[in-house]
Amino acid sequence: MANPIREELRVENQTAVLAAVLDPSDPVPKERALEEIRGLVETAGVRVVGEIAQTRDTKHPATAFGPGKVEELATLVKATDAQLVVFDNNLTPAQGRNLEEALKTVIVDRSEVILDIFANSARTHEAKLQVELAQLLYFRPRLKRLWTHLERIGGGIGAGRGPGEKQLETDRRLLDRRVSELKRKLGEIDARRERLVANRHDQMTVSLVGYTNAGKSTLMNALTGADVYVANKLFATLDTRTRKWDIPNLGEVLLSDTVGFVRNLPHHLVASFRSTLEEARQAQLLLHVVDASHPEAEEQIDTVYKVLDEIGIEHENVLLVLNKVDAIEDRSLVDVLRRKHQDAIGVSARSGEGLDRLRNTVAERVSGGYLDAQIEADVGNGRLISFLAEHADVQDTTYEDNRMIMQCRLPKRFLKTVQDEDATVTLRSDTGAVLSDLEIQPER
Ligand SMILES: Nc1nc2c(ncn2[C@@H]2O[C@H](COP(=O)(O)OP(=O)(O)OP(=O)(O)O)[C@@H](O)[C@H]2O)c(=O)[nH]1
Ligand SMILES: [Mg+2]
Repeated sequence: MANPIREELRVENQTAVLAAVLDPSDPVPKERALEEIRGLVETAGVRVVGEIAQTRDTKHPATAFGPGKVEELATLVKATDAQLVVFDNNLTPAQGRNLEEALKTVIVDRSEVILDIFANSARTHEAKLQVELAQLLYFRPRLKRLWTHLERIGGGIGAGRGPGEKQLETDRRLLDRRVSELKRKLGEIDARRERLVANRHDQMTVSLVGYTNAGKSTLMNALTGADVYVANKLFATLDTRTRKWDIPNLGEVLLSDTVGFVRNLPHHLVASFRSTLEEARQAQLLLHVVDASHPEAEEQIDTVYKVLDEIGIEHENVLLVLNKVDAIEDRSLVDVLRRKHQDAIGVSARSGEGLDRLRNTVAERVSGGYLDAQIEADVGNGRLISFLAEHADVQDTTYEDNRMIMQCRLPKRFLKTVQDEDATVTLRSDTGAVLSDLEIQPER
């Protein structure tokens, strides 16, 4: 289905007034509260011509702002001749509709701006399908409201009458059909991706996660020599790229870079990007990249953990990477970050500072998933020999009668498989001492 709604609602090349209902408990100072939405709106190609905010415990159920503030907003819209009002909050369909009626201008909420940026940046087939699905699900309960846009934009087609329930019905049906089709296609891609990622079980994987614009792609490039797209804009990366990363003293790991997070990501978008984040879900280690030069670095760290929770990605094994140390003006802010996150590593993906330490720390963290073991088995056990050749680092083999004794480094998760192959496994500690026999008896 061609989607006329989306085309009509493109927020590009327009002027906007920014509006926000601020939560009194929000730690971000009021003067900076609209900075992020301004960045988002400008990324979407819209020029900001005015700002207005109201601090209140809860949004007014009908119009988000209270009645007096709505009046003030109306005056501002008139004075600036803005074509849009962009709210930094998510609005209910009814709030959007009421505000449009009161202000006679197009109202866009935070979700819609983010969806629009995603739609503009989506490059891969999968990202495009995901964004389209998220947009349709977002727009469905707002169809009626959208029709009022179309009338205005179209110069009065059916003016005063509204589209009629019948037209809305047809549109909903078409929309639902497209939604099912998108879900089916994405389901297929999902299954393929899961198989692919699952097949990598013998590879060490590390994933970059973090707030948008933190420098994940720049770090990926600096570490692997890849040429992933980097830009000083929000959501430069929407899909997942995976590259080989050679770490001295460890070997090769797969490093993946993916979509960045932001506060209040639209719910439908989070759902759509579950699959894009499959690599992060399966990774042995997450590198959480933070823009340490950003005044809201701490809030951004919290947001990232919240989104990871929402998507169901465990974050037990995380290494916090404080990036952009070259750009830090206020040292005291970084000191606070460092005190709070003592294991964090300071780097500059741009200048290369701290990258050696990062490599070493990753090597330590990832190899934690390995065991040094002595494996004893029958020399005729061909299956075991080829399994170890593929999955383990066999350092030495000796023979006694018809037994072979191998010294190996083996990913922990293969211990059970090896034991099931009729082998006796003796674990060695780091110093080479043999650990207690109790731990090492193969299960029979
Ligand atoms: N000063 C400085 N700037 C950096 C550093 N790392 C990245 N940047 C800049 O920060 C901006 C964002 O970098 P990206 O690598 O695209 O960030 P990202 O985290 O991949 O962003 P998204 O893909 O949008 O989520 C770019 O302008 C980079 O040049 C750094 O260490 N120091
Ligand atoms: Mg990126």
